Amino acid sequence: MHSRGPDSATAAHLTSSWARLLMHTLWDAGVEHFVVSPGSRSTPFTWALMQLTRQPDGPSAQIVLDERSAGFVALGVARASGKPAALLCTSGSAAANYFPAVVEARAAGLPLLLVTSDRPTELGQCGAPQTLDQLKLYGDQAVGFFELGQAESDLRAWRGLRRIALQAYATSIGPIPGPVQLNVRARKPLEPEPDGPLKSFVDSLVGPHPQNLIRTEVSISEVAAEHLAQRLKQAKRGAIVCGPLSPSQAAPRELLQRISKASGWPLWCEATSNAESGDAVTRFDTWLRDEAARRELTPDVILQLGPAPTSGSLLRVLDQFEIERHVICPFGYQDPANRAASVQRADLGPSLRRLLTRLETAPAAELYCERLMRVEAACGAALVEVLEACDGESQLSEASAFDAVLQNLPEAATLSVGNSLAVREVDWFRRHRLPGRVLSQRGLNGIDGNVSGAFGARLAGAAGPHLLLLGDLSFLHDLGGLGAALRATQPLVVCVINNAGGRIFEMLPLASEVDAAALEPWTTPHRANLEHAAGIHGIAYFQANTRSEIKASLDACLNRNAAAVVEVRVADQSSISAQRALWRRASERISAAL
Ligand SMILES: Cc1ncc(C[n+]2csc(CCOP(=O)(O)OP(=O)(O)O)c2C)c(N)n1
Repeated sequence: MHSRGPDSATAAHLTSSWARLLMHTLWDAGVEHFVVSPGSRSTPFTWALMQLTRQPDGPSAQIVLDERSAGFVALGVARASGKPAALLCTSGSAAANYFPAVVEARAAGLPLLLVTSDRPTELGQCGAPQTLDQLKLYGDQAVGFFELGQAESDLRAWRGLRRIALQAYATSIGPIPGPVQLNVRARKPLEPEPDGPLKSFVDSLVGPHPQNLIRTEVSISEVAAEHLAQRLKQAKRGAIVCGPLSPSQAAPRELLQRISKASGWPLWCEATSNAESGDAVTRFDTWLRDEAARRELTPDVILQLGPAPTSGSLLRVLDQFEIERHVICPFGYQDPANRAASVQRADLGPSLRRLLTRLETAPAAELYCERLMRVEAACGAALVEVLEACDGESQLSEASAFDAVLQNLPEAATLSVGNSLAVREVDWFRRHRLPGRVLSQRGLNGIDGNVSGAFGARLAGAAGPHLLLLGDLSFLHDLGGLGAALRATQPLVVCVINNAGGRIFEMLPLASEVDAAALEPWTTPHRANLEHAAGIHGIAYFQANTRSEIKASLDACLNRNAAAVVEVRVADQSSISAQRALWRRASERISAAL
C-alpha cells in the first residue's frame, strides 16, 4: 500500500510521476518498442521511458531525430510484428511531421500510438512558443484520439490516466486497426523528480495489462461463409487472389493451401502477399497482358484476400471484365474497381477456416489449373530468355540486377520492397524463390519512409538478415532514415537500384510522345552521390555494377550486424526495355502453351 497520494506531491513530483505512470502503462499494455524524437516539452515522458528501458526485459527506445522518419520506424515495427510501437515527440510542428506515417498506417490497417507532448491547457492559442492546437491533429486519419491533460493531484485523474492509456493501445489494435493519438500535457517544471513520495503510489497502480482490452478476431459470419461457398461452388474458373498484406495480416500459408485444395482454385500471389507457396500462380501480371491468355484464362469468380493486388494488368481486367469478385480484408473497403460482389472486413484466418468446411472442388478446376500452369511456365521460359539477352549487354540491366539480388537472398531473410518499379519488378523479373517474409508499404504506395520502415521492421522482425530493395529517388527521399538505420545491430542491407531517377514514369503514355528531356519533371534525373549519403552517417557503402559484384557485396553485408548501403548502378532505361522484351517473348510462347 502506498502511504501518500498525489495530493501530497510537489509540482515536479507530480509531473514526473504522472509521466512514469503513463509510460509504464503503455508498456504494461504491450508496447515493446518506443521511438522518441528529442524535445523539451516531452522531457518528463522521455525520462520516465529511459528509466523503464533499464528494467530487466524493459521496452526498447530508439531515438530518431526527425519525426517524419520516426513515424515510419514505428510503422515498420507494426508491419513486422503486428503490434503497435509508441511514438513520443515534443509539441508543435514535431507532431505534424508524423502525418505521412499516420496516413500510411491508416491505409495499411497498421496500429500506431502517437504520444504527442503538449503545453498545459492555459498556454493554448495565446502565442506561447512551439504551441499548436494538437487536438485531433490527424483528423479522420486517426482511428482514435485521447486527450490526457496534465498531471492532477486528484486520485481519480490517475486512474483515468491508466484507463486512457490502455484504451488508446486497445483502440490502435482494432476493430479498425490504425493510428491513435494520445495528447499528453506537461506543466513546468519539466525536470525529472520521480523518486519522491509518489514512487510507491505509482507502483501500486501499475501491473499486467487487463486481458479484456485486447482485440478479438473478427470473422465473416456463418451466413456469409455459407453464401460465399455456394457462389464459389458454382464457378467454372475460380481464383484466390492474394494482394499485399504484412505477415501478421496474411492468412497462414498452410490454411491457404487447404482452401486451394478443397476448392480446386489456384492461389494467385504477388510477391508482397506473404501467401505464396509452391504451386502458386505468380506471373499473372505478365500473361494478362496477352490478349489470348486474357480471353482464355480470366477467372469468372475471384476471392480477393487483402487489398487489390498491385498488378496493373489485373486491375485492368477487373475493370473491364464481368468477374464476380468477393473481397475479405482485415481493414478498409478494398474495391478500387468499384464492382465487387461482396466486401467483408474480417481477419483472414478465422474467415477462411469458416469457409473451408463448406468447399468442394469444381469439376472443371483441374483442366483450368493445368492450362494456367502451362502459361506460367511459358512466361518463366520467356523471362529466362530475356535475362540471358540482358546479360549479353554491356551495362547491367535492371532486370538482371533484380534477378541477381533475389538469387543471393537466403530463405531466412526478410525482403522489404520499395514502391515504384521495385514492387513490380520483383514479380516481373523473379525466377528465384522469395525469402520467407516480404514487407511492403502499399497502403498509399508512397516512396517516403522506406529506409526508416525497414529499420523499424528490423528492430521488431524475425531473426535473419533484412534487405530493402528500392529505387534511388525513394532512397533520397528518406535520407533521415539512414540516421536511424545506423543503430541497426543486425544485418540491414539497403540495396538501391540506381537508374538515375524515377524510371517508372517511362511507362506513362506521355513517355512515348515526348523525348527524355521533356519527361524530366517526372523522372527527375539527379547526380546525387549515394556513397556520400551513406558516409554522412558513417554507414558502410558498397557499389555493384555487375552480377558478380552484387553477389560479392551481398555476401559481405548479409552477415554484418549493422546497416550497409549497396548501390547497384544499372543502365538508365533498362527496365522499360526489359519489360517490352518480356511482354513480347511471353506472348510468343503463350500462344504455343494455351
Ligand atoms: C511520397 C511520394 N511522393 C511522390 C510519389 C510519386 N512517385 C511515384 S514513383 C516516383 C519515383 C520513384 O523513383 P525511384 O524510387 O528511383 O524508383 P524507380 O521509378 O526508378 O523504380 C515518384 C516520385 C509517391 N509515390 N510518393
